[in-house]
Amino acid sequence: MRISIVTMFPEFFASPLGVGIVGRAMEAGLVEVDLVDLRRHGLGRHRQLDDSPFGGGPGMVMMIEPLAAALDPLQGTHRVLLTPAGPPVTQATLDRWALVDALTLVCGRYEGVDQRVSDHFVEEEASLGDFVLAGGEAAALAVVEGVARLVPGVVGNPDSVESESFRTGLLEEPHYTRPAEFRGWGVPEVLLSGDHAKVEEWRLRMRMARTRERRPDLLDGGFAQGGDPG
Ligand code: JCQ
Repeated sequence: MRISIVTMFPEFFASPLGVGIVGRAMEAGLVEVDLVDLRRHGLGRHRQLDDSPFGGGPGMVMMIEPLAAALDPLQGTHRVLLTPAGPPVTQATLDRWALVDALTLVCGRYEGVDQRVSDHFVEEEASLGDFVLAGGEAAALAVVEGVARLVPGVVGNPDSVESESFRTGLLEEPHYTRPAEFRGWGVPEVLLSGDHAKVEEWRLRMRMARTRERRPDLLDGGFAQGGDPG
């Protein structure tokens, strides 16, 4: 899979792409990341990328020309603009993106991006959550990692991808490992009992209790809960 990232800050990605699961996936040739430096397409002697908004108001807007120049050669890839104004990314969204041969992530900055970029140069917008970052770079990195681990061969044991929280529709139960007691803090007795059926029953009860308490929206089961309209 090839992932192109359109960004004003290609240096942002150097060290995170070199380590962990993503680093290994890239070394193995399973994932290729291509950093597209927006500045190369900036206008004029100052390589300008942004301008003040029509209609007035604070802040700056990313101009269409540099983004069009960066995105024209990426036609035919699945292009995503990362913005807090987009529909939420869920595990289902990452499942869908992991199936494409070529994914493009566009990192927005400033107050926003000229609407015509969204209208004519990307297939969809997407948000990582209801918060505002300085730019889409950290969001793009999160998407690269979330998608890379779904590419066949990247994660050693595919069962770990199958069993994880957002596929069962429940949050994960608490986990424990040695020592069985630390500073007087023990672990739930059932986990030491050797009774596998009881352990599984306990895990399911904990997943349901946690989900009810922390993420009741996941249990409502209605539209937009873990869904992905794309
Ligand atoms: C992404 N959740 C938050 C900030 C404008 C395209 O316009 C903008 C992009 C950003 C950066 O992305 C985020 C974000 N998912 O803040 C403002």
